[in-house]
Amino acid sequence: MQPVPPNKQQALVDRLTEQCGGAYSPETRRKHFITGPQWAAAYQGQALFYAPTRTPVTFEDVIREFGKIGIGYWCTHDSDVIPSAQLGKDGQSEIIARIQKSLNDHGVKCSMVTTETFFHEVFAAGPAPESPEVREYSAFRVRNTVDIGHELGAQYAVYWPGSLGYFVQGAIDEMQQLRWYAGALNAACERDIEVAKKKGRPTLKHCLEAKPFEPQAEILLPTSDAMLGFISSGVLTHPEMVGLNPEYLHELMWGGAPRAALARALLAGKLWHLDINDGYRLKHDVDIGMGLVNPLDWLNVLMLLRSNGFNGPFNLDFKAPRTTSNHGVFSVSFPSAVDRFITLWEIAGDALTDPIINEATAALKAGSGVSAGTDGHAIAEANKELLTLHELIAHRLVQLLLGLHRGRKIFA
Ligand code: XLS
Ligand code: MG
Ligand code: MG
Repeated sequence: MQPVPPNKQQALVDRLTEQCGGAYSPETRRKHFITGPQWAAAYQGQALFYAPTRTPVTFEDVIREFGKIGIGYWCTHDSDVIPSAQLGKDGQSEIIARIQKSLNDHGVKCSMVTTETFFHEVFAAGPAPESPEVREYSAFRVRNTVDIGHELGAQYAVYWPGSLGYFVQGAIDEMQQLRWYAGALNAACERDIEVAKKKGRPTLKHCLEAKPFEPQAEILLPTSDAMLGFISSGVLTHPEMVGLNPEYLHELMWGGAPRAALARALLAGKLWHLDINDGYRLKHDVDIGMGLVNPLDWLNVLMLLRSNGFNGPFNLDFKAPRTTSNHGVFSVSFPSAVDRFITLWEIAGDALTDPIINEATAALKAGSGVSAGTDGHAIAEANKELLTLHELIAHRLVQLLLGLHRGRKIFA
C-alpha cells in the first residue's frame, strides 16, 4: 500500500468507519439513557508516564459533538468546566449560562454532576484529612456541585473519593477519615434538600463510586461492597439519598466479577448509575471503550440489568487511547462505543427470550423430580444429565454474541 499522506488520513479513517456499517442513527442512540462525560471526551491522552497526544477541546465542542452523535446526556466534574479559582464565584454563573446555551442549542441534557476531590493540590492528603480547613473546603466543593446540578437540571451527583487512602502508613486514622468523609456527603445531601425545596425539584440521587487502586496505594473504600457497608454503617445522615455508581472496570480491577458486584448492588436497591467501559483484571484503570475487551461478560451484565429493570444512566466513562486523534474521538471512539452498547443491549434482549436458553433454564430449575431424601449421592445422580445444560447455555450465549445461531454462511 502507498503511504497515506497526512491530509488523506482522516478521509481514510472515515471511509473505513463507514464500511464497518452497523452504525445506529442518532435518533436510535438517543432512545437509550446513555450519558457522555466531559472529562472522557476532553481527555488528551496524558497519564503518569505520558505527554498528551490530543489538543484541548471545550465543553461547547463536546456538547455539540455529543448532540450530533446522538448521545442525549452530558455530565461533568465541577472543575472540568469551571476553573477551581472560579468555583462558587461570579465566573461560575457565567460559565453555567454558557453550558445551558450549548445544551439547548444541541438538544443535549445534563444528567449528572460530580465533584473533583482528587486532582487539586488541596486534596494531597485526600478529601477528608486531619485539617478542618481542607474538610470545610471539601464540603464547600460538594455543596457547590449540588447547586450546579440543580442549575443544569441534573438528576444525579456522583462521588469518586479518589485520594481517600494513603501511600505511607502510620499517619492515617481510618475510622476518623471515614467519618469525616461522611461529613462531606452529609453536607451535600443537606444542601440538596434545601435547594430542591427552594427550586421545587426532586433531590438528586447521590451515587458513590469505588475504585480499588489509584490514585493512592491503599484505598479506604475500594469496592462497591465497601461502599454499601459504608452507606448502611450509620455515619450518613441521609442514607436513603445515597446509592452507588459502580464502574465496570473498577470491579474487574480487583479481580471481582462485575456481574456479581452489580447483583449485590441491585439486591440492596442501590444500583442507581453505572459507568460503562472495559479493561483487564488486576491492572490499572485503563478505561477502554465498553465491549472491546470483554464482550461476553458485558452481554451477561446487560442480561442481568435488563432482566432486573435497570435502564440507565449508562455513563461512557472510558478514554480514547492515545493513538486516537481529536477527530477520531468523535468520529470513531464515541459513536462506536455507543453502538457496541446498543448492539449488546439488543443481543441481551434476544438471549433473554431465546427459546433454547429459556427451556434449558426452566429444566434446570425443574430438577429431576426424583426424591431421594437425604441421600446426596442419589440426588446428584438424578440431576447429572441436566447439569450439562450449563455448558450448553454458555455455548448458546456465544452463538448469539457472534451471530453463529444464524449459521456460518458469512465464512463460506
Ligand atoms: C476515575 C473515575 C472518575 C469518576 C468520576 O477513575 O472513574 O472518572 O467516574 O469522578
Ligand atoms: Mg468512573
Ligand atoms: Mg475507570
